Amino acid sequence: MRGNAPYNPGMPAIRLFYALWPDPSLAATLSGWASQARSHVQGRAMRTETLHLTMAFLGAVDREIADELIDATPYHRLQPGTVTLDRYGVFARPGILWAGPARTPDSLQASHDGLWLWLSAFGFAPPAQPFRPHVTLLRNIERNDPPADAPPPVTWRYDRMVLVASESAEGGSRYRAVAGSRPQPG
Ligand code: 2AM
Repeated sequence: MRGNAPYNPGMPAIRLFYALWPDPSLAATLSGWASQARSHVQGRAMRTETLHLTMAFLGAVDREIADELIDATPYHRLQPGTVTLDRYGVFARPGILWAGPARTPDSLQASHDGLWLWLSAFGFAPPAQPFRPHVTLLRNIERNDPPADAPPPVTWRYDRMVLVASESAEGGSRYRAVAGSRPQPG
């Protein structure tokens, strides 16, 4: 199984992940969540246009496989659904503060599992850890207790997923959408 794909010196690898991308209005709301939390835990806010919810992190993928994924992704059908972000949380070790659902909706879990099943045809194995849907808002936080009170819950209606290339850039990562899935018809 490929998991995180092996390094192949003949073919430059590309760092890829699948994510739900909020529309600008939801991204602006989440940016407000970041500002509110920052007064409590400090840290560095993610730029509004980079906010997302990762569905599958693939790591460094050989260019040949990346091209296969880019070609195939428009044929992957995502079942549209909703997820309500209603709480802050912290991943202490990487020092991240995030927004997420108190409980993972079954439909989102099923889409995550379905995506990994689809990815298995390309040789990828799902991660051992359970799916923890979250939108990273702040990095390098200075306190590990998230604010107890989150802003009013926000319901995210999603119907597509993007395949994103993550490239190192000055001041962090730069994200580039390289393909998008189609919504599953009604
Ligand atoms: P994070 O925001 O919790 O760090 C691009 O880096 C995206 O992939 C981010 O959403 C990041 O999650 C996620 N990511 C990075 N490394 C990962 C890993 N080893 N496992 C799962 N997701 C990862």
